[in-house]
Amino acid sequence: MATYLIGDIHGCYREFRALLDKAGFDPANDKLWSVGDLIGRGPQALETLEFCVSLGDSFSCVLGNHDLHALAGLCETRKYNPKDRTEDLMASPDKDFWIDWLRNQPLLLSDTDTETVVVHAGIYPGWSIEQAQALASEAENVLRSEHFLSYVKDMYGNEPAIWQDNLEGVDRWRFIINSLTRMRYCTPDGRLDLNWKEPPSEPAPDNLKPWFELANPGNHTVVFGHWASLMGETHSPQFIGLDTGCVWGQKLRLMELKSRQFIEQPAL
Ligand SMILES: [Mn+2]
Repeated sequence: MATYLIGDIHGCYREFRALLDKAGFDPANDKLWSVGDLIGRGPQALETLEFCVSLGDSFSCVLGNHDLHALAGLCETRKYNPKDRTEDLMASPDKDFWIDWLRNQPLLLSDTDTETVVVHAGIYPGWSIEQAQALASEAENVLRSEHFLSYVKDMYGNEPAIWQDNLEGVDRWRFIINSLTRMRYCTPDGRLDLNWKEPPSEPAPDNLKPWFELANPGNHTVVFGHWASLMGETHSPQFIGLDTGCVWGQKLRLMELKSRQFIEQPAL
């Protein structure tokens, strides 16, 4: 039995299936964990989601920002953006099923044996892994609750930019969502900057650092997606980036959890 972690699929269904075949993935024996952004920007949103659901308990994922865009689109709290290329999902007769499926996915996955934590964007530098786990489950409980729609309505916004333990309500929830699903850069004093999106090779303004240069994961390894322009380069074995830009014509990356070996499929 192997556990495979896969980078941002973004509806690149053909590459997704080709990569699983290349790895010899067997849903009867193996597990597949996704770092999120299953859909959005790529061509086959509905096929990708349907295949993930067909894998049953062998499949797990964390929510990415594009998965949350789809949830907000299905809930009609966000105007459809044709760039998302999720029109097949938006037009699906099973909208309610997909709303419930999306809002029941976690924001963080952990494997205790290998001390690995999986999130879409990153772990906020002001949090320990234990705190991130607790806050992720708090935000997951909001999405799973009957009040989810009022939160999804207020999901968008870059404030608050700094975490405080006494944040409440939608501000608290939005900060947790923003850091787990949208973060790239922070300042050393803990301010999230959600506007600067260049790779670390570009000189960043305002003393911004990639979150993983500031984070405090203890003994844990953090596996994440979201930041395609990194092409997986973090300069630290403790932070493993799996988004290698398949939807932008690069490649889709898979990692076997225990051996940390990569298997890749170029964009077709
Ligand atoms: Mn992505």
